[in-house]
Amino acid sequence: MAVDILIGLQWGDEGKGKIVDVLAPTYDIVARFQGGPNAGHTLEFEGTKHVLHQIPSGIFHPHIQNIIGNGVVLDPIVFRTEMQKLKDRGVDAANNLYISKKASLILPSHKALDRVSEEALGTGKIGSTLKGIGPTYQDKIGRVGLRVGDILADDFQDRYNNLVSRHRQAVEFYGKELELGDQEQDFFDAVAYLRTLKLIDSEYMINDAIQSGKRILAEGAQGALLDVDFGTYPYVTSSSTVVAGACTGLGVAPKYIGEVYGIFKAYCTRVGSGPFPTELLDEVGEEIRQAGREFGSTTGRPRRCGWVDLPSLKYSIMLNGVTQLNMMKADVLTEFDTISVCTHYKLPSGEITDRVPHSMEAGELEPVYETLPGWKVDLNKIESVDELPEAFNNYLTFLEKHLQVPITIVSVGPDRKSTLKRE
Ligand code: 2SA
Ligand code: MG
Repeated sequence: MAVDILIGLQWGDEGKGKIVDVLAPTYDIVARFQGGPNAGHTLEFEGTKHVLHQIPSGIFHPHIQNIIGNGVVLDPIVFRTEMQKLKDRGVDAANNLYISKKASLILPSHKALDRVSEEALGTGKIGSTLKGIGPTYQDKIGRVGLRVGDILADDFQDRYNNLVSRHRQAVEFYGKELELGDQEQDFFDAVAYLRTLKLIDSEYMINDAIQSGKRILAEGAQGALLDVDFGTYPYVTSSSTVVAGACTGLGVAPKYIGEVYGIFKAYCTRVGSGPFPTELLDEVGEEIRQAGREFGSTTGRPRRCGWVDLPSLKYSIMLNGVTQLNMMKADVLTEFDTISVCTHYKLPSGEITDRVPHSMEAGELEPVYETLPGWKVDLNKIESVDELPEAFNNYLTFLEKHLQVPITIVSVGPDRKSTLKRE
């Protein structure tokens, strides 16, 4: 098997960037297959923190080829800034970065549309990152979007103008006017920069790599519960965040899929609107937010926090065929005397279930908890699995018993080094 996939099992921000960084040295290629600048993948090593949005997390390893796949929506302006930030830190990403000609382009007018559509929804807003994700995927599925390969065409400017005039009408539909200001110039400058990079038919690059026995890691963004089909619709992102999205987002046949790493936090967070059964609106939630520094890495928004939710984790594991679990941010729960775990939901009929119902809205289900003793030991100081406290090992065993998949990696701090392997 040649392509391993790494997926977030909750609502994003599980710590995928860190795990890609840890696993990367054993891979030849790291590829992004969906999402775009809405993602924020945080990596920490040698005392510095790096946040990546569109560039794959293998970029810090010069021997790894990084691919932005066809399923991604790419904002050239954000991309250029991201490349510059890497350069400022001594990483010349242009050498080992490849971009699919079939990736979709985010235009400034997509971002304007994202904003007016969110404003129009008022209190029912999705809580999008306002990066233009929804409108760009709408255009892709609506077969009117622009793709990276289009920037090589002589009539790119005309194609751009056509699409923007559609967007102008759409913005007017919301009773607003489309004002792009300097952004258009920025966009064309960034597009000119993009033209100088390695724009390729990435499906061939990946399949050639598979045939020659190279190892490929597909890096998911957001999480399974934000998937456009299986997430808490309509409070989802506009892409397929599950494993199947890696097949369409890269051009990989299912028979080549190998390991599926499911990343989850020792607790749970969500940013943006939508149902969150185990959300803690009290001081416990606030304590988790502060201890876990739970603020959006793209927008800075405070994340909603709560206990781990096993029915939804089981659902994500099922949809993705997860073969290994990685538990992140275990160190954040140090101060708690007891840890609660939602094992089932109680439905309005009184039925107790471990399946995710059609609606996860409050009132449609109530979490059923089991309480376990906390470990009260700073896990961040621990360097090997043999030193893990008994109460913490019991927590892991409890989760594994319910989830039926081994937890092979436990992360006890943001740094690359704070990673314990359990084989
Ligand atoms: P969008 O912008 O159309 O994809 O938003 C739709 C929903 O998807 C959620 N979403 C996310 N949730 C968690 N993390 C994400 N990435 C950033 C991060 C978010 C940030 O890593 O912290 O900085 O705020 C992400 N991207 C999209 C979003 O909140 C909406 O609920
Ligand atoms: Mg994130």
